[in-house]
Amino acid sequence: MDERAGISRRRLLAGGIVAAPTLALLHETLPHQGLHHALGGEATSEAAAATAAHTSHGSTHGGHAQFATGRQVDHRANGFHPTEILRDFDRGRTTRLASGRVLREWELVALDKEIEVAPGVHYPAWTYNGRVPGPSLRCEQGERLRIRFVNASEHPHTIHFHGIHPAFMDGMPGIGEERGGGVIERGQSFTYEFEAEPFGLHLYHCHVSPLASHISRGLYGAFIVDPKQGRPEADELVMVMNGFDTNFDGVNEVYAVNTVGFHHIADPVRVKRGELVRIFLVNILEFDPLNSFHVHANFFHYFPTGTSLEPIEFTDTVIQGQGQRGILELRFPYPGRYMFHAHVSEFAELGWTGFFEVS
Ligand SMILES: [Cu+2]
Repeated sequence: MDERAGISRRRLLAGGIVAAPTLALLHETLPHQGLHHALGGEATSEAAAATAAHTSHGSTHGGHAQFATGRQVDHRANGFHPTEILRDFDRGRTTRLASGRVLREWELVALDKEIEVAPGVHYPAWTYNGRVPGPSLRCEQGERLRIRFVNASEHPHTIHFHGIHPAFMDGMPGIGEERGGGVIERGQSFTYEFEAEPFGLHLYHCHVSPLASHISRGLYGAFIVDPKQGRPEADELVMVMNGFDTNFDGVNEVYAVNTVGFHHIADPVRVKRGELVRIFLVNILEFDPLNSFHVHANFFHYFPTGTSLEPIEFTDTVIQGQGQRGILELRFPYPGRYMFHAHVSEFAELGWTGFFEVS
């Protein structure tokens, strides 16, 4: 058994390298009662107490709490920061076509890159533009979109966009090769071009087989098409629910929103009391059929796929299958710290847990 295989999901759940420091951190940031409630079980609570016994309390420097191991994710080495990804929308570069219509252009480069997905847990990712998730591409309904894709990875890839477009622009192996599309081999490039339709929250990802491997390596991102009339002013956040199979056994060891497990425990998502918050929620998790989002002590309106301006549900929990996405809108009426997490408890304990800090 190699060392990587030793980083197993079971060991992590039992309080291994990822869970233990985080549980200790939770113990620092929450009253014990809150911790118990948050983690919901005697076993985890005891594990946390045991770990916390070996931890010095109050060790917060520059707004970043220290993990028990003394480690935290090196965001600079990763080249991206999950907190910045929340509000980082890539609107590309726009020009006017002769018809007067907007042409919006981006360049996406596939790059192989090792990233740290939880403190001390490294993963050989495949990325668009060096980050996971890739850039959150944002445009307006009816625009002409042009995306130049350069494959600088060691493997063949594509970009498959969700939305409405001609077959040869679909980023599908075997379709459009005669026009330079289909699979884009290493060192090659291709330009996807289509209309921004329909408005809503979509996604893009690689579509080369084995599909689960190409997607789970990190080749995905949010693709937002705004309606012509816009949406009400809001504090907008992108949350891409993902996971990492760090020992390649077909089971995820780390779960997160925007890649880094447990990140928003130490660095809560800061929002303002009473202000409209809009969350673009995408589930790109592989190997698990369902994921979910639950927020404590607050309710949100839910717009599935964001393709209607009328919500269908007022709830505190939503379930998404693989590739599903939706828009959440809520206002926090009270200040304080509110947990959000996958209501699949096992995912929550393996990283998919965070806090909103309402001020
Ligand atoms: Cu690929």
